[in-house]
Amino acid sequence: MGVVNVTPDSFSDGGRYATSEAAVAHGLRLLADGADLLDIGGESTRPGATRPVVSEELARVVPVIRELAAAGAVVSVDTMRAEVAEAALAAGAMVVNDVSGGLADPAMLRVVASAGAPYVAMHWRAHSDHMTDFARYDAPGGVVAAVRDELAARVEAMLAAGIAAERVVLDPGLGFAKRGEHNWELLADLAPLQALGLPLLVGASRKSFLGSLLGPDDGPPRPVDEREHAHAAVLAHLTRLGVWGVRVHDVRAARDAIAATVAIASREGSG
Ligand code: PMM
Repeated sequence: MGVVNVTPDSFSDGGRYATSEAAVAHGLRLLADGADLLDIGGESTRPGATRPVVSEELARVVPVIRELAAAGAVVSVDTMRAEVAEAALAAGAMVVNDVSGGLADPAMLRVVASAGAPYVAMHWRAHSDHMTDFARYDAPGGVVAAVRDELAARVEAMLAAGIAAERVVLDPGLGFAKRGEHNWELLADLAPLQALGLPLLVGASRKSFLGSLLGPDDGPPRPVDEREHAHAAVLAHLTRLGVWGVRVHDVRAARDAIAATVAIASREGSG
C-alpha cells in the first residue's frame, strides 16, 4: 500500500489545484513503482495534529481519488469520517482505511457495511492532539494484549454492524497512542494479533520510533527521509511473518526489501 497524503504539511506548494495535481502525480509514480493499493488521505494524523473540517478533507481527497481510480489504481481512502468514506467510495475508492477502527465516527461502520467495502481497522485510542496521554499499557500482557483485546472488541462491533469478516483487515497502529518501546514490542510479538484470524496491515514507514532508534541517545531523531534502511529491516521481518500488507511511502524500496526476503525464504529447506 503506497501512501498519498494530500495534506498541507506534505505538499508545501500552496493552492488546491496544485496540491491535487502533485498528489495525483505522486500516486502515479507509486503505481509505476509497483504499488498494489494507493492510500489517499486528507487528514494528518501526526502527534499533535489538529483536524481539518469535513469540507476541506473532502476537497483534498475526492478529486485525487477520482483521477487515480480512473487511471486504474486500486484506491483506499484513509479517513475516520463516514461522510468522507461515502464520497470516496462514490468517487472510485474500493477500500476504507480507518485509523480509528470505527471509534471516531459512529456512522462509519454502517456506511462500510452498506457499501460492502473492504475495511482496514486500526488500533486507536484518541485523536492525535491528545493521543500521547493514552500511551499507557500497564495491564498484564502489556501493549500486545491490550492491542489484541481492543482490536477484538472492534471486530465484534464491525460484525454486529453487518460488515462481513472476510472484508476486515486489522492494523496494530504503530505510532498511535504508543511510545517508541510499545511499537518495538508489537513488532516483536505480532502472533497474538495474527491469531485473531484476520489479515494484518502494518505501517512502520518513516515513523518516529525509527527516527528515535537511529538518532543519538541525547539528540534529535534521525530525519524522516533517512529512515528507509531501518524500515527495510522491519519489512523483512514482516514479510517473514506473512502479514497481508504493509503501508509504505517508498514503494520501490519496499518492493526491493520484500523481494530479497522472499528470494531467501522461498529457498529455505530446499538445499
Ligand atoms: N499511519 C498513518 C496514517 N494512516 N493507516 C493505517 N492503516 N496504518 C497506519 O499505520 C497509518 C495509517 C500515519 O502515517 P503517515 O503520516 O506517514 O501517513
